[in-house]
Amino acid sequence: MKIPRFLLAIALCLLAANLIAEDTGFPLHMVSGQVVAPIPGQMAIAAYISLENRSGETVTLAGASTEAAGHASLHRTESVDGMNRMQSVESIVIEEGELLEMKAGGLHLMLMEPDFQMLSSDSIELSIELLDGRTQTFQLPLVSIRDMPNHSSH
Ligand SMILES: [Cu+2]
Repeated sequence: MKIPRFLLAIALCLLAANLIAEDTGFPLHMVSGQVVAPIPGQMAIAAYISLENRSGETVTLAGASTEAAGHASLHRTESVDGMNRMQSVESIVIEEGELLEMKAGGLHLMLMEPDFQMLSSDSIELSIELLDGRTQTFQLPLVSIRDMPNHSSH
């Protein structure tokens, strides 16, 4: 069978595009990730993503963004005098070989002004941004708050 040349050219282009999409050069690998689905009226929801650094370099996480919320930022919950308080975190350094684990009661992503329409689907896209400007988009499934380990929204 003879394949027309232009079809072959298209096929090669698609193949090349796929290869590029798989090797983005992004130094962090997502081990797990989830977003806590909002309940009606909720103004902020938490997302948790665990990222492993196997890149051979030190990586600095600087933020996140998603179309499913008006604003996304890094947060940390800390216990001060027996009270849980959240603080926004500018950046987090992840050393080579280190696994950064976000979890309720600790480091998390805070999504303000959630888009209830987008957050009623099974998953959302969330982009992680590094200090050097590199970004990578991850697909995060939505989970019910009842499925979170300690029922905390943060
Ligand atoms: Cu928070």
